[in-house]
Amino acid sequence: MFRAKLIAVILLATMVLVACAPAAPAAPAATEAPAAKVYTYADMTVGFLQTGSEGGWRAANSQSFKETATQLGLNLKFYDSQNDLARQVAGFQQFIQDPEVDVIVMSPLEVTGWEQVLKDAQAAGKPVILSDRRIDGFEDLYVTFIGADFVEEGRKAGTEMCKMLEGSASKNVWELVGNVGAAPAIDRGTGFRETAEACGIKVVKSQTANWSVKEGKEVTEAWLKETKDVQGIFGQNDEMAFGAIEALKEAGLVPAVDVKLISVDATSGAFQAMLDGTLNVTVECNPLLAPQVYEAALAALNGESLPKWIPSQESVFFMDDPNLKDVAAGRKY
Ligand code: GYE
Repeated sequence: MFRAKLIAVILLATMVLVACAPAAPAAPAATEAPAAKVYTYADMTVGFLQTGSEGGWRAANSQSFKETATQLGLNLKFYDSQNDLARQVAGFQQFIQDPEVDVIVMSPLEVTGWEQVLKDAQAAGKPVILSDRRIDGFEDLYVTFIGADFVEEGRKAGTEMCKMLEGSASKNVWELVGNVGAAPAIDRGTGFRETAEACGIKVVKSQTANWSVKEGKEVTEAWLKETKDVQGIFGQNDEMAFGAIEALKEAGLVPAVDVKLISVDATSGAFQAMLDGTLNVTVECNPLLAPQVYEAALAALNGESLPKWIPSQESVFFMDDPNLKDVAAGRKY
């Protein structure tokens, strides 16, 4: 009996002690990672490495970046590389070091030379977006490329040149090329040959004219001194084609009649040349890329994943389009 009472007392005492014992300090709550900052345009700074200012397309492209930044209220640091690769790489390094810059956007002058700065940007936690022009490789070191299918632009130009030279006894074509090493210069040439050579066109002369009217004229003049046996000229951009038009006129040839002319970009100058009857076709390359680029920059900053390539939409325009005047009037660049 005594034993049972003793056990009961011990049990009771234990229960009292347990009830009264201060609660064990709650295990410290797992330190919740502070919620990731959600960026808005207002608190985003973009460092943009532009190629330079080599013509109508580039002017429209730069304006698109500056105007859209103002409209969205984001901070834009605009760097003019003056068409100098070393200067563009230096600007890239500057933006990596710049604590204000959140995202780096680049229109690469050439397809190679970017490995080290891309790795440095990644190490610095700064997303990189390619605008307008692609580079070779290193896809894991940039978020996305927003721009045209330059090979397809070249194919379109080749297809149209085939149509215009159909039935022509000889199909000798001269090509005015963009700056050496640039993606549009390489790819437009590839695409053009793919479709043009399929109809028997021979690209008998091809040389860089650095996207400029002046060099487009000089190169064409030099070729015309050698021979006038040319049936078509492919200007990889509008400006170089404008130079060729001047050279043909001064050589007594009728542009768009004696020699068919195709350019790429479809800037307002190209529409004027078509309305003047001196340019047959222009293949569009859309320079108004800023809205898509800034949208991608913000998404990247907020950790969203994006497709590696976001192609821009483009058309082809013709001198003999009956509605050309209205089409030209409706153009933004
Ligand atoms: O065609 C040319 C400019 O990168 C697509 O660069 C751009 C090209 C454009 O100089 O006019």
